[in-house]
Amino acid sequence: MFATDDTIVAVATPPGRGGLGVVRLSGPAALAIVERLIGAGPLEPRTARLATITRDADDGATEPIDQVLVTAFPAPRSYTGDDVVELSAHGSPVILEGILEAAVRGGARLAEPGEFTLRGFLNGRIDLVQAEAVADLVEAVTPAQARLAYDQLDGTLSTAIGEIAAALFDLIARLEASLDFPDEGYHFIERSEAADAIGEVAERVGALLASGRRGRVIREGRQVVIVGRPNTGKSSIFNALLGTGRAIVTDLPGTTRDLVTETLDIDGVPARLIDTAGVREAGDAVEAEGVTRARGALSVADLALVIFDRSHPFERDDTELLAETASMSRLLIVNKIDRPSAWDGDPLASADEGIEISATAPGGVEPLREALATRLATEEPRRESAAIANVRHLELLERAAAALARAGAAAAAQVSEEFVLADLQEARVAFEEVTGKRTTDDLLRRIFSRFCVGK
Ligand SMILES: Nc1nc2c(ncn2[C@@H]2O[C@H](COP(=O)(O)OP(=O)(O)OP(=O)(O)O)[C@@H](O)[C@H]2O)c(=O)[nH]1
Ligand SMILES: [Mg+2]
Repeated sequence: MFATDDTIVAVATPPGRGGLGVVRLSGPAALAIVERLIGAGPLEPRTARLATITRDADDGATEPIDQVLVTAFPAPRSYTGDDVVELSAHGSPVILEGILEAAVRGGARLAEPGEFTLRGFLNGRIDLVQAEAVADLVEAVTPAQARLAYDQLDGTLSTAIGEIAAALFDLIARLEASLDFPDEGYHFIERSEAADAIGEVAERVGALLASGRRGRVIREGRQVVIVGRPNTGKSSIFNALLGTGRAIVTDLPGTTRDLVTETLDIDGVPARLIDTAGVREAGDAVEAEGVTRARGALSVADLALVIFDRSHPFERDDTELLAETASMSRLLIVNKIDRPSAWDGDPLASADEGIEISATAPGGVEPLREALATRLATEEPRRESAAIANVRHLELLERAAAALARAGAAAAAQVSEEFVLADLQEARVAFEEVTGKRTTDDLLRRIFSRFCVGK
């Protein structure tokens, strides 16, 4: 999978029509292939050049495909570290297909998802953390997500990890030297000094981990789960907040059976909005599973939107949901206020105030959107505070933190330095896995399969 000696080609812009479509080639033959397609060369490095791209017609003549802007990025100063050529054509799928085909005929191979970035990593242009940031940047839905991914791509996290790894490396070297000259005992580093140094490294890892919890919220958004009795309008509210018809809405209770999840940008704060099956004593097995999943989503939610239908009498299931969500962060939503009320008094009187909305009236969910924005904004992590957001990084740093804690304890307890060293080495391996100094093909495959083709 990781051959890097051939030339790859892919459309780098999204599928569909647009003003421009970009085709990218990378590899030893990239320049030669493009020079042949445009019948001109040599291409000047990093300078845009207008050219007509042609293909060989069936009768042996050549015919034009499109007028394109060609830019060559010779190795090693390119995205992949190999020779790269970018062709900006008109954004028509037919034209882009034609260029791809001509390039493949000229000797290029269609790129796998993420293969350009993978080559950048394998050629040492970027580390693994930065490669992962490329995917995050492309997928970002909110400005905060994009900013976090940008910082990661820019090397903020790589630098922080590099500094900690260097301190650890130094410590390991001094301990090993002490081991090599046993007669002199801790000649290169005193025991107490070693314990202190380990503590210092552990503290820095701890700070990164703490910022990671905030980072995850930025990256993945808070889980906002919509719950309520069947037919209260959960899916209607979900759709209205998203501005799409994503979830099925009918007047039959029990319409939604599975979890429906979408990412939503609420004033720049991402939220993962989850629509669920109506909670009740379920009729059939499918609905029962739906209710189980709804309860599962609720149990891990950061915020619950509990929906009540005011055009329908308050029921026992409503009361139970009120009690069930009492200890959570929640917003109580009174829906269908465009209809006559079927409530006796105010069944929510003993709880927080209900937000009155109508999911089907134009602009009817705005009070909810505002309440949601206020609630999420008060908990919004400060932008500059997060350096780390990726679950893979967090897990590795947690492993490093645990190993450092053991090493610190061992050093303080005057245990033989071999044991201290073994734990320190484990922490070091974890660091090297974060930045990709140490990787396996499996890991790379998993990371790069997330990418789109052309990245
Ligand atoms: N008049 C009025 N009807 C609404 C409102 N909100 C939803 N409805 C209607 O109520 C019915 C049920 O809406 P859904 O959004 O499917 O309700 P749900 O809570 O997702 O239902 P389940 O998935 O079955 O649990 C539909 O016919 C909607 O058009 C509202 O604010 N006013
Ligand atoms: Mg529904």
